[in-house]
Amino acid sequence: MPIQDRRQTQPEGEIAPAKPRVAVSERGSDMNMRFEDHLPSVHSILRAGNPRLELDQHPMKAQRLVDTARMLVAGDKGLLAMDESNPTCDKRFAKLGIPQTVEARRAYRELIITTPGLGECISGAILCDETIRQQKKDGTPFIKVIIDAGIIPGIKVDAGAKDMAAHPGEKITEGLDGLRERLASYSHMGARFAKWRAVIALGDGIPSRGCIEANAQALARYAALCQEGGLVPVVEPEVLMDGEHTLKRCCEVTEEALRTVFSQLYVQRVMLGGMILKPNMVLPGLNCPKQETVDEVADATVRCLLRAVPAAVPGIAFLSGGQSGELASARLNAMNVRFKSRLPWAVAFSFARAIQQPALEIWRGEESHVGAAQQALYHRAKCNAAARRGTYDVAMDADRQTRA
Ligand code: 5MM
Repeated sequence: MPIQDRRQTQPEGEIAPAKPRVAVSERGSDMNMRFEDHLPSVHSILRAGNPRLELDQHPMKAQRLVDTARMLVAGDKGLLAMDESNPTCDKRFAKLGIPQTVEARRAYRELIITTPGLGECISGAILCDETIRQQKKDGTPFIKVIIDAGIIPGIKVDAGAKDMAAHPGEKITEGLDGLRERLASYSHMGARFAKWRAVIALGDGIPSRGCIEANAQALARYAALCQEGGLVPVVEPEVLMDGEHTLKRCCEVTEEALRTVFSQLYVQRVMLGGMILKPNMVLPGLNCPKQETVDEVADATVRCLLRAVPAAVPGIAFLSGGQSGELASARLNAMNVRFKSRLPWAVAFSFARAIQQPALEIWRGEESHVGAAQQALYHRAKCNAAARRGTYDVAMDADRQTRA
């Protein structure tokens, strides 16, 4: 049967579309209709959100997406986010007196990807547009160095969070225009997954429904384009830590944001088995007087995710959001110690600052500090791999500080 014809029939293994018992014109007035007559037919629901309608036509592509997504969260590895935009990277360099130049950013990224043993703990590295095009000092393309280290290259494809019209204090992430073409060119360069971050701020009267819905829809449209182009989408709705809000409030907003994102992913026919979710942990605001314990944060985070994240998602890779490296590891560890055997998805990491910060502070732009900085980076990556196994202990950090 030609592929197009299959779309009009029942996809294999699905329930048959309900046939209306009487034609609409024969139903008479609404008064005589049964309740179920008002519901959309099973077939129209499948057409609305079932990614199999699209991906059935490309089983190899679908399988590759699933395989890549699973590889990104396999074993005890996680993602390294090294996709800071130039302004963010420059801001972090400026604080440490590092020159804010293309060459300094290149040298720093070379330091990261040539860290000995990095591939033992890191499954995927998220790059930004500048970095994916760069080479080592000896001319070897970064992409080759990353692949040779056993790490899957990924790319940040959003164009940043911009002020949202009519929504003071809120942001909408841009970057959908021309995305299909950009994804094709990154895929050609060797990227196998992509990342898009939406930002949800908490405060007086925010977040608004408008902000949550607009960002969720953009994330879903990005994710659908990624899968069409053969890249695994990393879907990152970040509820920020800034503010005085309580852990309970963060939990409510995170749940609402995630439910909205998954509803939009369904509508946009994103195959959940071929994506990774990159959420925030459920935390009290940085200025909240009550700061819950590591175990309380782990419990609140897992409870929230269980309510909002479908089991078909292969993995959750947390962002660190400004937590210290030690706290991020401890909280990730507690989630795996307390819940790992009972969770439908892998619970991993996709940290930037919580892996990079100590290394950056040691490096400070000095060639002679590269070795020490790489050891610090490797150490944090190892701590997070341990946290995935549930074997991280603060002593790992204390021992290292004593030795340093
Ligand atoms: C939330 O930021 C992401 C995770 O980093 P942390 O673990 O430090 O929170 C990170 O991937 C972020 O999206 C990138 O660094 C890009 O940020 P900008 O704002 O520079 O595009």
